[in-house]
Amino acid sequence: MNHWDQFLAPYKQAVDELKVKLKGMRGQFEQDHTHSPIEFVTGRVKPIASILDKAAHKRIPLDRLETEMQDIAGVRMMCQFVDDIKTVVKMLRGRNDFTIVEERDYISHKKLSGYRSYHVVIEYPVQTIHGEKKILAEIQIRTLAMNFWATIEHSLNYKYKGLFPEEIKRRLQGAAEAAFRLDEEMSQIREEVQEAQAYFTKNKEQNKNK
Ligand code: 0O2
Repeated sequence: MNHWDQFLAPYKQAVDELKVKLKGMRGQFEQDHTHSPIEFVTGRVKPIASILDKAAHKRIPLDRLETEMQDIAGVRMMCQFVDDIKTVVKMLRGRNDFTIVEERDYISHKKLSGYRSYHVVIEYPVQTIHGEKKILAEIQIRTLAMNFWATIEHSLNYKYKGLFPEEIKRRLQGAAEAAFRLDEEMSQIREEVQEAQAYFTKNKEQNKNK
C-alpha cells in the first residue's frame, strides 16, 4: 500500500459508513410514512490532486492535513425544502456516533459567490485493526436548488480556476438569486400541501365518527 492509500483508508471507511448511516435515516422516515427531510445522500473522499491544490492554496503543511483539512471525507445531504435543513442539523446534533466540532451557516450568511449550504464538521471515530482513529469529516446539508447551483458553479470554477469573467460571475450571482427564489416558492407550496393534508385528515376523522 502506498503512503496516500494508507493515509486515505480511514477517510474512505468513514465516508462509506456515514453514507450507510445517513441513508438509513431516510429509510426510517419512509417506514414511518412521514415526509423525509432527507432527499438523498452522497459522499466522496477528496481526490489527491484536490487535497494538494487546497493545501497549497491555504498553505497547509502536508503533515498537518489531518487536523487542518476538514473535508478530506465529505458527505452531502440533500433536502427538498429549506426548513428540512434545520431538522436534519438537529438530528445530527442528537446523534452519539460522532461529535460536532464546528458548524458553518452559509444559508443565513451566503458566500460572496452566491454559495448557500449548511456545513457541519464532525470528529468521527473509525474502528481499525490497530484501534480507534478519530478523523474529521464535513457534512454539507443543502436543498436541491442549492445543490444544483453549487454543482454547476463548481464545474465552471474548475474550468476558470476561480477567475470567472465578469459576465459569468454576474450570471452566476443571478442564478444563485433564482435558486433562492425557487426555494422560497417551494416552501410556500409545501405549506399549501401540508394545509391540504391536515384538512383531508380532519375530514376523514369526522366522517369516521358519523
Ligand atoms: P470540493 O471539490 O467540493 O472538495 P474555503 O475553501 O476557504 O472557502 P473551507 O474553510 O475549506 O472554505 O471550508 P468551507 O467553506 O466550509 O467548505 C469548503 C467546501 O464547501 C468546498 O470544498 C465546496 O465543497 C463548498 N464550497 C464552499 N464555497 C463554495 C462556492 O463558492 N461554490 C461551490 N460550488 N462550493 C463551495 P472545496 O475544497 O472547495 O471543493
